[in-house]
This record gives sequence, C-alpha cells and structure tokens, in this order.
Amino acid sequence: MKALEGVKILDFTHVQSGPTCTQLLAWFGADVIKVERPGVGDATRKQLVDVEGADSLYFTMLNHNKRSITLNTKNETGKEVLERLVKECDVLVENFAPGALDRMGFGWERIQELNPRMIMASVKGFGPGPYEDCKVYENVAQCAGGAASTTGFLGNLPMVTGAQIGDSGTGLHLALGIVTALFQREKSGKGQRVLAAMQDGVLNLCRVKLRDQQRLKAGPLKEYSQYGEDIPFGDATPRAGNDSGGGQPGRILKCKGWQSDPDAYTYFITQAAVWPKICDVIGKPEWKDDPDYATPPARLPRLNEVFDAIEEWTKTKTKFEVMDICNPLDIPVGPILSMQELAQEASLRETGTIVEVDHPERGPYLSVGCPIKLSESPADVKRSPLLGEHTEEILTEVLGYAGEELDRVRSSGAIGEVKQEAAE
Ligand code: CAO
Repeated sequence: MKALEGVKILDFTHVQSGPTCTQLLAWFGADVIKVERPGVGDATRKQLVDVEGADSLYFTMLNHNKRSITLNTKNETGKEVLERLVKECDVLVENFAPGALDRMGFGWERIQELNPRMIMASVKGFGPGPYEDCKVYENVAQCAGGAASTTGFLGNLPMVTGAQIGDSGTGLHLALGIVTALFQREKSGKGQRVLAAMQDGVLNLCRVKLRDQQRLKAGPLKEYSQYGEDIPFGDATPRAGNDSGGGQPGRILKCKGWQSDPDAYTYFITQAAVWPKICDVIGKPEWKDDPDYATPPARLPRLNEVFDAIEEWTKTKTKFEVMDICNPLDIPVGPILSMQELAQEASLRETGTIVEVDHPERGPYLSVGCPIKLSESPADVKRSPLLGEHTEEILTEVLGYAGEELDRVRSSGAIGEVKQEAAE
C-alpha cells in the first residue's frame, strides 16, 4: 500500500512546475490523471527533442507514474467529461496562465458546485497584486523572487542558478500544500484552494538573503568576502559569489587537475569547531594559537588569506582525496560533482535517486527518482504515459462510460483520434 493510495488527482499541469508536483504525488501512490489537448498534449513532449518521433526527456522525466487522457475541454462533450472527472477526483492541479480555467468555464465557484470536497491547487507566477496576470517561466521567477540579485559575483551581472527553484521548487511547495489540504479535509470534509506563487516560492528559498538585508542596518556583513576586501556595502543584500550563506565561512577551491577539468573543485568550510584540525591538515599549525587566526572573528577580515592557504593544499589533491582526508576529521567539504559523475554514482543508483527507465519510443534513459524516501511507501518509477494512452481506460473504468454513451464521446471529437492500441 502506498501513502496516497485512493487519492485521485485531476492533473491539468504542463511544462515543469505543475508536473513536478503531480509526479511527486504519483510517486506517493496517488492516481494521477493527466488531461492533455488531443493531438498536442503537454508542449514539452515535443520540446528539446533528442530522439525523433519520441517524447522528449523534458516530458518523460517530469511525468512518471501518471495516466494520460486526451480531452478537448473547450468542446461541449469534452466539458461534460471534465465535469465527471471533477466529481470523481479529490484534487485538481493546474498551472495554466492566469484566467485560463475561468475562460474554460471551470473557475473555483463552478468546481465547488460540482464537488465541494475538491482541493483546487494552482501554480501561478505571482500571487494577488500588480503582477497577478503575468505569465511566468523559471528564470523570471528567479529574478522576481530575489535569487538572481543575490547570485553571482560582486560587480558582475545578476545570475540565475541551474537548480530550477522557480519551477520544481514551487512544485514542491504546491505538493506540500495539497497533502496538507487533504489532511484538513479529513476533519472538515471540505475542499479548499491552494496557491503556490513562483515568486513566493523563490523568496522562501532565499529567506537567508532577506535576513542579510535586515542585518545590513547593523553594519557590514562580516562573513561576506567583500568585508575582508574593504569593499563597502550598498543598500541591498549583495551578490556573494561562493561565500557560504551561514556563519561558517566557506569557498569553492581548486583541486588537482583544475587546469583541464572544469569540475576539479571542492567546497571547503572552515567550521570553527574543527579549525585546529584544518590548520594541521594544510600545514599551518602556527595559526592555531596566533590571535590573528585563532578565532572566527579574527579570521573574518583575513578570509582571502585563509582560503588562499587552504587552496594551496587542495590544489595538491583531487577533490575526492580532499573528501577522503577531511571527512574522518569532521571537516565539512564537498566535491563539485558534474552531471556525468552523478549519473554514474553507484550509491545514487542503489537508493533509487538515479533510476534507469525503459520507454517504448525512446528506449532506456536516466531520470531522477523520488528524492523523498518513505519507509512504508517506496516509490517505484514507471515510465511516463504516451499521449492519450489511457483515454479509453479512464473513460470506462474511472468514469463508467459504456455502450452508446461511450460511442457518443468517441465520435464527438472531444477526445481526438481514438488510437486502436489504446482502445485494446
Ligand atoms: N483542451 C482545450 N484547451 C486547452 C486544454 C485542453 N485540454 N489545455 C489547455 N488548453 C488551453 C487553455 O485553456 C488556454 O486557452 P486560453 O488562452 O484560450 O484560455 C491555452 O490552452 C493555453 O494555456 P496557457 O496560457 O496556460 O499556456 P501558454 O503556453 O500560453 O503559457 C505558461 C504557458 C507556462 C507561461 C503559463 O501557463 C503560465 O504562466 N502558467 C503559470 C505559471 C507557471 O506555471 N509557469 C511555469 C511553467 S514551467 O517553466
């Protein structure tokens, strides 16, 4: 038995933010029914195509363990099928542009009329306010949520990160909102609206930068490298390069091979508790008792010098040797791992964090499995559905269409072309 077994999700999501949310719910055992436009489907099916004629990795890696029904929700019969889906499901998840569901005739009031227990969950770019009608993609959210202004190096352009904190990050927030609303429904018997705005999600993940914004009033941010470099602070939290975000200074340092390998680096944290061990490892035992280096406040104006000395040592070791030497001493370090290295990492394969999935159109491919492990509800990753693969099955088994009524839906144009293999 899976944690969310019995929960039916009407999945109206597309692209990345919404699909990451419903994929998580599917991994926890929910029955996720993805509604897609006949003949077209989620636009990502045909974006960044690497195998001609096959669903893209963009799509397959975000839509595991779901069922797909094709349905034109602007067609009268399509609307009728959608109404039955709304009555049958527990949660409707959507990330359409603002207003699209209302234009379709399925705004919150109509949904409540059809099913008062329905939880209606939405990703939008912005919450209520001046930008609520805007369409938003990942990098717009990173910029509007405070990530870009605080990422990158001082004096250089704002920078977006590779981690999809706007899309996948908001999907995660929405998933938490949905299971919380389901929990509340157990007691109240009522559905509710759940909104995760991408700007809010990114800002939540940038919480420490709003902390620093307020600390600026009390003087310069001493753990930022620019403090030791005598560069004055302005009015807003600055970009901090690779400085660590907390009270234990850290940097990315070169390791052996850095001249030719773009990822031959380690992250090195000068945690106060292990400072004496760091001094011994890097061959600076005299720093242990030197008042200029012995305490964290004394080191703050000298971080460049400190990290230069550590880097002289890390440059003589590979990033894995740094890990092997520092770990037993409790010195927190971490190798910069490339996607190539992560894809081959045996321990990630063993835990199911990296999985190989087979797909009828494209053959085997790698994906990231469920990153949250439940001991009583393990997630087994199943391939994403082909467009409309489960249309017949959902019409008949979930919605109970049969006989003439089923024929009427089939011939209405609402579900598009009926694929023979799907019908069988
Ligand atoms: N049958 C009939 N029509 C359908 C349909 C179906 N099964 N599914 C979708 N449609 C229609 C919608 O009703 C909408 O029609 P109208 O514009 O006439 O109301 C239309 O398809 C397009 O939907 P959309 O506006 O959501 O899609 P888009 O490609 O224009 O915009 C995006 C994409 C992502 C910018 C927008 O959906 C958005 O801002 N979403 C919220 C924020 C978000 O999630 N962004 C992250 C996306 S991942 O980077």
